[in-house]
Amino acid sequence: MKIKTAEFVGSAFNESQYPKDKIPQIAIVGKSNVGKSTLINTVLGRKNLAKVSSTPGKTRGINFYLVNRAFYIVDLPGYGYAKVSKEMKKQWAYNIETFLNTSKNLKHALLLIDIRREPTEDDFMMVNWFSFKNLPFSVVLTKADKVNKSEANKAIENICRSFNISSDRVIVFSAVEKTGISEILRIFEGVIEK
Ligand SMILES: Nc1nc2c(ncn2[C@@H]2O[C@H](COP(=O)(O)OP(=O)(O)OP(=O)(O)O)[C@@H](O)[C@H]2O)c(=O)[nH]1
Ligand SMILES: [Mg+2]
Repeated sequence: MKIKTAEFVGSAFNESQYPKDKIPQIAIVGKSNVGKSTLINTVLGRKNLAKVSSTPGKTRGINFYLVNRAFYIVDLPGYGYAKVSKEMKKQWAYNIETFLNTSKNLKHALLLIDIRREPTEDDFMMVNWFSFKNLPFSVVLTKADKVNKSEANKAIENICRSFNISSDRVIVFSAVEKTGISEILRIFEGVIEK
C-alpha cells in the first residue's frame, strides 16, 4: 500500500465528535508511552502528524487520521499512566470504552506492547474485550531496537502464550530501525479490501 494522503481530521472528547461517515477504522491502543503516536507517524511516513509525547499521557482525546481517503487510523489515549489522578484515569477508561462500544466502523485493532515489558492487566482487559466483541486484532511489540533477536523471540513466545494467539498475529516493530512497517501496512490493506 502506498500512503498518498494522511490528514488529521480532529480529536473527539465525546461521542458526538466521532466521524459520521462509514469509512472503516483501525484503532491503535496500548499503555501510555508505548509508542502509539510514533507508530502512526512512522507507518504513514509523516514526521509530526501525531504528537509524540515527551511527557507520557499526552494523547487525551481520541484522534482521527484519515488515510488515502479510504480508512481512519484512530489513536486512542494511552492507559495505565501512574501519575494521573483517579478521576483522570476513569475519564480515559470511559473515553476508550465509549469509542470501542459505539463505533460501527471499527474493523481491526492494533494492541501495542513494549517488547521489553510484560502485558499489563489493562492489556489483558483489552484482549478480552476484543474477543468478546469479535473484533480482529493484532499485537505490535514496540521499541524492538531495544532488544536483541533472541530477546525478541522470547517476547513473541510470551505474548502468544499470554493471549493464546498464534505468532502470525504478532508484529515486531521499531520506529528507530523502521522494521514492521510493511506488516502493518498489510493489515491496513486487509481492512480496506473487505
Ligand atoms: N527506541 C525507541 N523509542 C521509541 C519507539 N517508538 C516510540 N519511542 C519513544 O517512546 C516515547 C513515547 O512515544 P509516543 O509515540 O509518544 O507514545 P504514545 O503511546 O503515543 O504515548 P501517549 O500518547 O502518551 O499514550 C517517545 O519518547 C518516543 O520517541 C521505538 O520504536 N524505539
Ligand atoms: Mg500518543
